[in-house]
Amino acid sequence: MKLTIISTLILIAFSACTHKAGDSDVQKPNIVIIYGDDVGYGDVGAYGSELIPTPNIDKLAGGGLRFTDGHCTASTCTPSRFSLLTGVYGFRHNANVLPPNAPLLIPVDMMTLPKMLKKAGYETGIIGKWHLGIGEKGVFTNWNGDVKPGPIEVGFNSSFLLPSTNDRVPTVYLDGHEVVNLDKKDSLFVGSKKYVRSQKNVTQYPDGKTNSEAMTYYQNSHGHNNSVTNGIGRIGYMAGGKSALWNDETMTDVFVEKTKAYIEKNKENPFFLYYAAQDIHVPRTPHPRFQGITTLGYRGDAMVQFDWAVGEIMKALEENGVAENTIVIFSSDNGPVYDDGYEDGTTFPLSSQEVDRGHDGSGIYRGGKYQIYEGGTRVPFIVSWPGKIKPGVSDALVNQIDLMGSLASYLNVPLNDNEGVDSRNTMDAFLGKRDKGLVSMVEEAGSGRALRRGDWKYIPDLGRSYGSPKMSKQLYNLANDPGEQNNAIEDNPEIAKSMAEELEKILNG
Ligand code: NG6
Ligand code: CA
Repeated sequence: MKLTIISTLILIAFSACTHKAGDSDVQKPNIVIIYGDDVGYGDVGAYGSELIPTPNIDKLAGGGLRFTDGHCTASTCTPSRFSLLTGVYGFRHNANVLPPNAPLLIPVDMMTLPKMLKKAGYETGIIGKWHLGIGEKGVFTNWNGDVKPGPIEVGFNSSFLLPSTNDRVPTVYLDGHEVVNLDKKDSLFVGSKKYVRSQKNVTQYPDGKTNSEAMTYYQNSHGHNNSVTNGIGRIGYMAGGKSALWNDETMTDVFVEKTKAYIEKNKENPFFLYYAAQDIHVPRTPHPRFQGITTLGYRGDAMVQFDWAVGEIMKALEENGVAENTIVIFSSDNGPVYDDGYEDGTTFPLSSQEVDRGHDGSGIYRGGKYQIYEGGTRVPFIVSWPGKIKPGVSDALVNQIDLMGSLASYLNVPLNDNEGVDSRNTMDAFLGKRDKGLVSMVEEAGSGRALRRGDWKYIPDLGRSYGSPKMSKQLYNLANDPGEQNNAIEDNPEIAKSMAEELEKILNG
């Protein structure tokens, strides 16, 4: 009996010590964020997808906590990524989908998730899609020298990037500050058509508008007809850098190889890895070994490829002996979209086509990418930490924007009042210790913003948004109307009024 009391006391003392501020013994799990691109709630088996097999993500969900009401901040990429990495809503910094030659959006003096983790002693790395701009404001970035500022300047120790998106130039990888495999005799230029075309003695790529026959991989369905590289029309203009062009079909393999090397190299440190997949954003170009696996064309096949990558990352964590002490967070930057600019066999537009060949990428939720409805931001959200998080399902309302505040609090890294201003501490919800999450939060879609408060969703008057008609005020009770079909505003004017006021306060806060 006495022994048990003593050992219990020792245990309490020990666990207190492992969770204490600034203590060198503080337990620092590795943190891996696996971020999909345009992966919808219903694109994952564990979330109900029947036509896309995702055994590896399902296994992760089975061994961790699967959130049913987990969100990115916006229904497009740049603002969601901005919020994930800064803990600040995108609308506070005019974060909208960035063009190919955009300068760095995150101010270099701003607190970020990787900077915060560095303070806690973490090694920090990003592999994959960036889409938060690179270079100084007001000048064309020099892609032939040190390409910066970018992820390194905002807190990552190492970075291997798809700099913008896979449908935007430049179609080259960036390793740290350097373009990979660049031949200095064929310098790389990115910018306006005039600027790029005026460069002499460098490779000029076909213009999709006047050379549609050059688009041999896919024809464009809308946009995507500027520079054509690898038979695919892209957004934006580039010249030169021919030796540096990536191969679209091996991109996932390349990112996975880099990830394996990163984990192996950093297995002795606490590390943070932000793995930002290009899958399943357009142009969908799964490796030939994945082509034709699903009945949904390359969109479904790209999802199978992404699932394979998740399996490889999990394997690498195990093989390096760090799986037990690694928090893996799986999510996406916005909801699903089918035809997003290329003739890849998917349907268009999403606003009127919820289903593509029997598959609903947003599950029971309405809409998807670009939209203010739940399908825009309610995405797969899985948190796994073997031995620490009890496997299960959580209906807590959680948001990626809160990872920074939650992890800072868990690791006892103090944040100043002006840092991560929108990031709350919901760590207990992420760890499954609490089944309640946020009381309220904003959902963003382009210039539109809605408010979630519990099961209520309030959407103010919005201008016409991509593919959707101009909308007037709406209120939905998701508890009995998860598909946002019955506008309940007339019967609940008080709720709408108080939510409108709260939304205004946050927007102006
Ligand atoms: C849109 C593109 C779309 C995609 C999106 C950004 C056209 C017609 N559409 O402007 O294809 O690139 O921007 O996607 O060009 S995101 O996931 O990075 O936000
Ligand atoms: Ca996206």
